[in-house]
Amino acid sequence: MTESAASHDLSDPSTDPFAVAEAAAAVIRERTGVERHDVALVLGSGWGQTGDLIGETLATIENTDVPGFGRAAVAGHSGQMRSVAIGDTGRRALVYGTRTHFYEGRGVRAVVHGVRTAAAAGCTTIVITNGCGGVRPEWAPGTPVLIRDHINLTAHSPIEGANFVDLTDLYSPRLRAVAQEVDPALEEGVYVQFRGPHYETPAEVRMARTIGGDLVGMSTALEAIAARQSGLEVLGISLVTNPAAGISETPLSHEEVLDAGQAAAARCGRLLAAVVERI
Ligand code: 8IG
Repeated sequence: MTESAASHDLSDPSTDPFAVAEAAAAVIRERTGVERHDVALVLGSGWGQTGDLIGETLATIENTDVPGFGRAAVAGHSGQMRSVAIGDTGRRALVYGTRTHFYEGRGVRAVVHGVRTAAAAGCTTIVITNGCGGVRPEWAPGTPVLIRDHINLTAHSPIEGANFVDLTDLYSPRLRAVAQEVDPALEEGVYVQFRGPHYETPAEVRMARTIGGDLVGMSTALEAIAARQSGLEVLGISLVTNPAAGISETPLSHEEVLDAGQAAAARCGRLLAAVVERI
């Protein structure tokens, strides 16, 4: 392995993950021809097509061409990032079509690399989306929900060393208010990140509800923590794609997740586009 390749290996403990993020941001600058991006978006399950409504795609980059990024591991996710014009504001969005999940086993550094790269690329805001299970029976599949707070049940942190990062108001009250201006019917909930990749048992879903959770998923919390460490303002939006286990009679399927995403695409796309324009 060459010296520069070794230094980009996030699984090597001697690698500085922030240096890899800087290297990734340099490739993004070179490929997009712009010095900085303003807002980053992570498109989770069900959010795949919403990026198109934000504005014109001005550059598409394969994740595999950018230091520290891996291949897409989930059907329905795309292994690319895009530079998108935000309407006609003159600002740019860095749109990630996929994410690395903790359950892939590539380590927490890989999970939050996109977040750190967004900060290195100049972004000051990140919109983190996901598809998730709903704990509240009244939230039917296809309901977008603002994340008000999270409970991290992964037993891991993206922060290394004795850095005691404050997570109060992690999910920006300002940005939640902007989203609710755009869509006054939007409700808020607490997102519980499990490790996955299996879905919860009904007993685990009851536990999530008892400890204050409204949404269950396998992403977002670790990314949001890293975003706070990097100084990014965070907006989190979940799309309830299925009732969590035990909440409805039928077993969970990934098909159901993709279908709910299709059905909700228009509402979610309009919401994201309008919010990003107002950020
Ligand atoms: I999409 O019901 C999606 N992702 N943990 N539970 C968890 N993750 C999910 C679920 C769910 N639905």
